[in-house]
Amino acid sequence: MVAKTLDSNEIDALTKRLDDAQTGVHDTPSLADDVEMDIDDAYRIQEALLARRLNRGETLVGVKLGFTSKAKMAQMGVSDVIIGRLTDAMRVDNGGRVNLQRFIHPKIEPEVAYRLARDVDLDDPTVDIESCAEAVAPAMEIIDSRYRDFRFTYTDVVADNTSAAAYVIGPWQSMRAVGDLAVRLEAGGQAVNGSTAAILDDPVNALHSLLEVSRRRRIPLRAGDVVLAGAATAAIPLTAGVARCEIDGLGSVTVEGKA
Ligand code: OOG
Ligand code: MG
Repeated sequence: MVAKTLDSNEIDALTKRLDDAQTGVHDTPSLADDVEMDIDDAYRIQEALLARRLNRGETLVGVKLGFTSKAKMAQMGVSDVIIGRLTDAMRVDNGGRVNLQRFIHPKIEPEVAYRLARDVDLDDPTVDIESCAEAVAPAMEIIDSRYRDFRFTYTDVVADNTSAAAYVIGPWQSMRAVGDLAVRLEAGGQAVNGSTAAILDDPVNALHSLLEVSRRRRIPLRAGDVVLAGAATAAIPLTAGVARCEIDGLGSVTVEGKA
C-alpha cells in the first residue's frame, strides 16, 4: 500500500475545523473518524494551527511535551512523547484568574517548566541541551482537547496542538536537579499526589526528548522559550475555584478558575 499524505486543501479544512472548535468553544469528533492521516500530516496541521494564531497577533513563547508519564499514557491509551506549541495567549500569571468560558472541558495537571537561556542549534549534533536551560519552576498546564469526550488517537492529539489551552508558571529558580520531588495538585475538591520522577524518570530527560523531536520536526528552540516538561500525574477537571500545585523544594503555583 502506498502511503498517502493529505493534500493542502485537506490540511486547511482539518486545521479550520480544530481552530473553529477552539475559538468557538465547541468540541469536534476525532479527525481519525473521517480521514486517514499519518504523524507528518498531524504535525503539518499543528503548524497550520500555529500559523493561524500568529496571524491573529499571538506570539510563540515555547513548547510543551505530552505523554511523558506512564499515568498519562495509561489515562489516554497512547504511547510516545508528543510536542505542542505555546503562545502568549495561553499564559496566565501565577495566582491569576482564568475564565472557564474560554474552555470546552478543561483539565489541569502538574508540570515542571524549564526556560531556555539561548537558541538551540538543531543542526549541531554536539549541542548540550541541558546547558541551554537556565531556570526551572513548578507549573500547571490546562489541557482542553478539542475532541469530544477527550477521545482521540495519537495523530489526532498532535494535530490538536497536544490539547494545549493555558499554562501558569510558579517562581523560577536557577537550574538544579529536580529528579524525584513530591508533587501535589489540588483542584475542585480533588487532589492527586505524585513525583517528578513520573516525568520520564527525571524531568531533565524531557529536554533530551524535546531536542530529538525538535530536530525531526524542525521545531525551533529559542532563547527565552518556556518548556513544559509534561504532566507528573493524571489530569483532573478544572472547575471554579483555586487550583494549586506544590512541588517539594520548588514551591507552589496557583490559578483561579472563574465561572
Ligand atoms: C494530551 C496532552 C498531554 C501531558 O503533559 O502529558 C500533556 C492530553 O492528555 O489531552 O499535556
Ligand atoms: Mg501537559
